[in-house]
Amino acid sequence: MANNPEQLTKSLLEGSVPALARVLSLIEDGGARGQQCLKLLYPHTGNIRVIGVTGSPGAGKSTLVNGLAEELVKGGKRVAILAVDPSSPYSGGAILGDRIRMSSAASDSGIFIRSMATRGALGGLAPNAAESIFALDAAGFDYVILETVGVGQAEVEIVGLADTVVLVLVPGMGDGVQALKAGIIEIADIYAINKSDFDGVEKLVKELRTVMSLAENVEWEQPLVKVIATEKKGIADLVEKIAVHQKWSEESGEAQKRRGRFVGEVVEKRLGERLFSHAKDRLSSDGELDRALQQVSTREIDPVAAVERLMKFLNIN
Ligand SMILES: Nc1nc2c(ncn2[C@@H]2O[C@H](COP(=O)(O)OP(=O)(O)O)[C@@H](O)[C@H]2O)c(=O)[nH]1
Ligand SMILES: [Mg+2]
Repeated sequence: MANNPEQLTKSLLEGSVPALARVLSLIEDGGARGQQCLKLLYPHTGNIRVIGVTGSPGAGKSTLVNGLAEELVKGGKRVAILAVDPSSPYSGGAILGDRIRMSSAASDSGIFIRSMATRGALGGLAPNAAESIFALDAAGFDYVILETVGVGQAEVEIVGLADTVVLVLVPGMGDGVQALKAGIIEIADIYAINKSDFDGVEKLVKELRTVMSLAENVEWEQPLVKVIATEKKGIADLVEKIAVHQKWSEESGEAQKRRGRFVGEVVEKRLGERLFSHAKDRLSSDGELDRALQQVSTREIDPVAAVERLMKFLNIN
């Protein structure tokens, strides 16, 4: 396949799945060609809706996402799945392992699946996930379902980019309390109580109601949806609640606010990276950085003074 951004993005816009996969790789790499793709694709974006699905490992996110995607496809929507989770069973359009078999469903229904590894690079993850969504948007998907593990700041940041966040909780696991501690409960728009075939559903419901009653300035009251992902029970209800949330979000201005945050995330993170590497280059080529580090090592100056001096050198105060 041709590898230059012009041809790749043209093929992507014409509906080529291999071109989309290639563009996503370039975007994930974070290099100049990925940036060029983004530039060319951006005018074709603005329609996709992002559904974030998060929760503890093993909560049943992948199973639920699978069901959710199928339900949306039944409703005539084009759906992509973006799993930001190295342990995710999805790979290259199919699901690996014996837990979930989705490859046939994927190819029949045209659900596009992509896994992204979690990377630790400076701001390296969220902007790439966000930029990937622009590519999916340009490719004409109506929805992207973003699966992230609900632990760690990066994951919370990513799922915070979603138009609607579904928090998957499991009864009998102390999930309610854990989610509260992790701060993830604050970003949930909908609670999906998965594995409702387990004991403890009502206890979890009670916990969640207590948490919700403590919240201040509630504009949107998070619905609780009981699901059994493995049996595809409650999925239609969940899809309906997502639609209700998105309607509310559009009408209340929340949707616009989130889209603003989304582009802010992309632009600010990239800007931050560029500024940092530019500054570091300048400080390095003058030997200024080494000098400062050396002096901090030998205790001639302290780290705070070093930063201040380097900032002054760059003329940024
Ligand atoms: N009993 C029961 N098991 C489920 C349900 N949903 C998922 N599971 C199982 O839970 C395990 C973890 O599911 P998975 O979707 O990989 O969870 P993830 O780590 O959150 O993505 C798998 O063995 C699933 O079959 C459910 O509603 N009921
Ligand atoms: Mg998973």
